[in-house]
Amino acid sequence: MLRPPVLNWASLWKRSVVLTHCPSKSVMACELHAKRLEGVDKNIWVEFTQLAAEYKVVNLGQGFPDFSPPSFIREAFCNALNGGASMHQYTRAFGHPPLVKILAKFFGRIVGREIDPMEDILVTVGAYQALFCTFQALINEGDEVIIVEPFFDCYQPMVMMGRGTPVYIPLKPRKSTGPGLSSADWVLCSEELASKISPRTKAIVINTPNNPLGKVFQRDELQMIADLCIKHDIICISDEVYEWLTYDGEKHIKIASLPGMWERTVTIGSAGKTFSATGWKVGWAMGPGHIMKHLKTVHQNSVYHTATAAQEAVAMGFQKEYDTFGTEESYFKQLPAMLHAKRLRLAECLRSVGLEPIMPQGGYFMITDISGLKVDLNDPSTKGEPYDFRIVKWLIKEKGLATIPVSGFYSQEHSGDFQKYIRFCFVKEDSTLKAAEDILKQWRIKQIWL
Ligand code: IK2
Repeated sequence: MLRPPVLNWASLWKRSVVLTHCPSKSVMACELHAKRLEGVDKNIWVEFTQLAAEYKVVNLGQGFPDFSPPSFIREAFCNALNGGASMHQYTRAFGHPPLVKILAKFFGRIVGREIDPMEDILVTVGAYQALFCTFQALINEGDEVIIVEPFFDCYQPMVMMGRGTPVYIPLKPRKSTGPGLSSADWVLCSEELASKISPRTKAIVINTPNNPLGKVFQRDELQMIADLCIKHDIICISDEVYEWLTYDGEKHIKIASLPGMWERTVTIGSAGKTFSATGWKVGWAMGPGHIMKHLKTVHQNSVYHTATAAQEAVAMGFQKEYDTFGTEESYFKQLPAMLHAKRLRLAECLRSVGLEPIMPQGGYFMITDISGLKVDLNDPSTKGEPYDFRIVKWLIKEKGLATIPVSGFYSQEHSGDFQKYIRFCFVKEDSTLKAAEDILKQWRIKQIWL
């Protein structure tokens, strides 16, 4: 039986707020949630992380390394923890001073301009919170935000919570079958992008290198987007959390470094992805002060700042990378070299069992077409779900292997076209990749592919 809430001050206040808006005058009869939460309650990471933990699987699902961060950054964290009382207390709200200073120096060299550490940078609780601050700060009710698909799933609910309208444009494969498929084959149609722009368009969101596809946007593609942003006075939100992870000679280019773009771009970064320490949750947003001041307003009224010692350690890490930039000692060189080998290994394994991966130019992930799999999907608990969701759940429950369904990175209007792909994360120990190979090969031996 439902009991009325205990009438302490908090519940009395909540009750009075609810009853003001509720003609039936009953808390129980009313929805307590804010309207902005409608349609954003599902989260692919919550769902699949829980499932993977429940079934104790070989985990090529969520994008985190299962190996330790490099020793220099771990030592930096230990030194920070032992570095005196101030490391355990609050620091500057918008970023620990040593961190914003080195980020400004480091990225100033890359974008080829002076970056003001106090005005142009906001340190956040992971890139996730940088994205949240960006959308909350810039999107008004009725604003349209163009999102390039496939997209990191949180962009959509974050735009919706800002009462904005997401407008989607999918990258389309130039060819969809045959050997040698690459993320470079997935392209944005400039005419289609231009057609999505309306007087209400406030921003375009891009992610390069892209999660889940691994596409690294080329200079001409970025220039095309930049030209439209400038022509129509639109902000660009560029999620670059995998910026150091490019393969086969591909180069990551910051759209903010193109002429006329610094003034209108918010660039998002992640120390978690940069130093293989995703649990530290240190990220940042970077851009011109006149935009950043609004993100800071959201930040100061929500989390205020992220952990001081973690920021100090990331500052030390960036100082070391600044000093070794471009040399073999740089982790930003070592990490992609290590991941390149893992990426080839996973691609080889998928091919050996008859799957055709789309070779990523960058990032943590590889997607593959699974329409050739012959699986008897008779799990009633997944009935009615998209095909890739059902396959991934079946793989977890029946084969002990976790991956991620790709249609979760698409809007409802386009997800139907992309249910034939699943995503593998290859940023894993070789032993984990070997365990995944064993599962796939064993399955192949039993000849259950079509
Ligand atoms: N932006 C992108 C493109 C990301 O991929 C992530 C982290 N994603 O990891 C989950 C997965 O895809 O398996 C973020 C932002 C968030 O980064 P952070 O961990 O710094 O908050």
